[in-house]
Amino acid sequence: MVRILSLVTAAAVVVVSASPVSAHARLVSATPASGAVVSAPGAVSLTFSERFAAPFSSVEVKDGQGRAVTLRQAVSQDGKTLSGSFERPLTTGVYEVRWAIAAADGHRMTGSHSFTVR
Ligand SMILES: [Cu+2]
Repeated sequence: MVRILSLVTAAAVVVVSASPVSAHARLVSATPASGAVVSAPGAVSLTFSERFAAPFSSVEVKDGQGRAVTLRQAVSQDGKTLSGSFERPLTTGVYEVRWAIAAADGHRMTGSHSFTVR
């Protein structure tokens, strides 16, 4: 009986801790991916597990000298992908992607990664 009770308790703990976690948005994929070596990417795109609030979300790309790349930001129809189309083709070098989103549950998230254009 003690064993059954502890199993029930463990299950309850899992359920309680699982619900807030599942509500969290997380980065599912990035293009170009972290560490990728690509040639002439036309855009950067970030797909999240949950919808985010577009007015409070942004992506920026900086070159190796820290200069911001001019891009046009857009959000996909399903509200889960944030993208930035480059106004001009990227020259060779290392670029850093920085993003910030406000998830539907109100949590703000930020992240960054780099890719290389050859
Ligand atoms: Cu959250």
